[in-house]
Amino acid sequence: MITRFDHSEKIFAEAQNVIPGGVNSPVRAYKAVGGNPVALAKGKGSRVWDEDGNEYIDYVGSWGPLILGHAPDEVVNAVCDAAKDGTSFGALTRREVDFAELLCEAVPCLEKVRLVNSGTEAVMSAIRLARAATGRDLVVKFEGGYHGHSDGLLAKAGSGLATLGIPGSPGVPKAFAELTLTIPFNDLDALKQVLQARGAEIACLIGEPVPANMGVVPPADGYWAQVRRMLDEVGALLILDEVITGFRLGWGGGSAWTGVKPDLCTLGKIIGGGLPVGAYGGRSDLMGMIAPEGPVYQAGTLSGNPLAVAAGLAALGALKKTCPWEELERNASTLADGIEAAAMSAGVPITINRVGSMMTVFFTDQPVTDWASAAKCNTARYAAYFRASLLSGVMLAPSQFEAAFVSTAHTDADIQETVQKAYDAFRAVMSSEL
Ligand code: HOZ
Repeated sequence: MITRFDHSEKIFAEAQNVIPGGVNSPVRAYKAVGGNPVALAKGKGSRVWDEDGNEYIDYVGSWGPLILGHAPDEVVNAVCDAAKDGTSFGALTRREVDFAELLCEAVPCLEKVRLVNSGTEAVMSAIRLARAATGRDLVVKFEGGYHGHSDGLLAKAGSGLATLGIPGSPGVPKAFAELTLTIPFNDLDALKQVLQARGAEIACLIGEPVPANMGVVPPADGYWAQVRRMLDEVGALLILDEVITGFRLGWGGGSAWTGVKPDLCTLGKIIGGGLPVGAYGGRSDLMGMIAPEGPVYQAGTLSGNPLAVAAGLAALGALKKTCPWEELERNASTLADGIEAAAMSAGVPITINRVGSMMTVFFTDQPVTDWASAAKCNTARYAAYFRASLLSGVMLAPSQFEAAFVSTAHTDADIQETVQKAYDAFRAVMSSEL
């Protein structure tokens, strides 16, 4: 039972004096859902606690990385052990090679991989490489697709930009923005048109196998196979952004899930076991162009950081050993069914999009297949649902256009408790409109 937020309020007030908006990433400020953010103090398993001691069942999971839940023993122990040997070297280490080997073994498209520090960095670097390899400048992305905050990729982006209604960002030179073409997801005609018009100038298309930054939006059957074929016809590369889907949809990630092999892929979140990591990789002829093997420059002092790599090795080791994806599928499907029943009983129209252990409850009775349909959702209802859930002890993403993540730490009891609370949350949505 949630009691008070005094400490959270005080921390947020202080934060606003020294951090823009009081947060280090925009969606965390709760602007889209109202109220002030809860300051978290601790997490273990499926639960987090705020600075006032309130307990929540957590479905944010640090926005995707925590597939094993909070502070799993194997990851915590690996980080502590690694820290005793030194926290950073900026030099070749045994662990990073083991980690790269594990990534290449797991993800079918990875022949070679380079470690970086975030998903944003991974995507930036992959795009530089695609441009160098093709000698072309244009990049195609999806409306509502989010690939980090690098200049060229903020056009019609999802995640925080969608949440806050920002169509692009000041500070991005017009010349950069013009190099990005946006098309609707799941629309092969739109892709055909753009390829017909500018195919010879297009270096690559980048997309998430299952977009999860406009909320979760599954691809239509056979969509990615067609995209792959059409890109091949014009000599453009395919980059699959697996920052969220990597190891979330199975050992081989989203590319294995789609059955389509990209030229390059980007990873982050889960592969760092909750520490800051990114990676990009793919065809070895392309990766051979990266310095020092080739001329395409990309570097980083903390790349392959021993703590992050130790956490990643422990997390991926646990996933490899336990293969939890069927169990995650079962639990997430029980949760989605329960939420659907709760919404129906309160008379709230929703559409749940779920792929494996990631899902979004969209407040609409229409299918959500792209950004245009996601944007039609009733965000005021999502906000009311979010607030009622929070007060009942269920932590959701403070935005309609993000995903809820089920982890291996969520028990049957957690799922049942969440469903029970959803009945009250949907009733609260309706009464907020009376
Ligand atoms: N934009 C990321 C979620 N899709 C990160 C949000 C955050 O960490 O606040």
